[in-house]
Amino acid sequence: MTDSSVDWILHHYEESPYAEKIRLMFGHTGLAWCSVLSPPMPPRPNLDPLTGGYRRIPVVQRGADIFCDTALIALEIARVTDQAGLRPDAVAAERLDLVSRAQGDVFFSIITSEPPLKILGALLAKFGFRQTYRFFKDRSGMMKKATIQPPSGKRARAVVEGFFGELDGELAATPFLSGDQVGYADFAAIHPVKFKMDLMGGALPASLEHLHRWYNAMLLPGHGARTELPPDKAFEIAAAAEPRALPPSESHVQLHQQVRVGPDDYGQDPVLGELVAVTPERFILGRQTQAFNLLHVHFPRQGYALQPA
Ligand SMILES: N[C@@H](CCC(=O)N[C@@H](CS)C(=O)NCC(=O)O)C(=O)O
Repeated sequence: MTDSSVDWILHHYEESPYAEKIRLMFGHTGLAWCSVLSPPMPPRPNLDPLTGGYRRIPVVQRGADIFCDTALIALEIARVTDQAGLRPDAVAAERLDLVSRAQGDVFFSIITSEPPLKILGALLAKFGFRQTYRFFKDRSGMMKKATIQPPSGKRARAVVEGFFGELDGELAATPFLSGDQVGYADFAAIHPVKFKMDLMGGALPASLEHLHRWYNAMLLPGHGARTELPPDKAFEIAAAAEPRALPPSESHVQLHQQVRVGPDDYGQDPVLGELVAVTPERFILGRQTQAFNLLHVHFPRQGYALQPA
């Protein structure tokens, strides 16, 4: 990479809560970034050629290196900004369960806890009729194939209310979930809370004053310096760049073989490529493409399955 103004390209859509986790991380760290907007559901012709078919959002592109999943994107931000607290493995043992629920049951329950007609109204207002219909079809198809079964109805409401109350209790004793400084646990927990506010409007319960204080502090820096980039420009940048040097690899039975890597829970669509490096935290696939030459696609190991092609 030579042009630092396009060093960080976030492929996302505005309504994506997981993308919000990264947008806020950009705001807190002061990293300037470029935004390439994707449709809220596949097909994503502006992104699929880069990832090779990973279907989830967000994705970060740095030249010809493509980073899938917010855990891995956070690792990259932590490394470049020298803020170790942003690494997923910096989360304190007593916060691991909360972080994992925030990004699992709580995230899904934000939607499934609301009456379906209310959700329909919110989506229609944002997307219009055609897009809302396609969106429902897409997401129900995705969840049919998922290996997880999120709670719904009353159970989902209890999950959300319990989570908000738990956050308030924890934040009574500390400015941030990660201590005096904001850290990975805070970004993992804020995005479902903000998702609820964005989707349904309204305010946090007034009685949860510590949650209020933290929520405002988390949102205060905003998203930082964001510049819109047309998808074609992101393609040009990938084509002009070479992937960065690979890290030393562990030995792995599939190393230098064609493999498929994809999420093991939902949106499992795998990406095909040569396994070029395996580290304790990531798989890196080399994808030789006509449009961009060689791309390196990075995946976290946790939550992702690797299979021989
Ligand atoms: N573990 C993933 C989860 C990402 C995720 O679930 N993103 C949602 C959007 S917020 C998604 O991709 N939904 C399906 C889609 O947009 O096609 C991460 O941390 O990046």
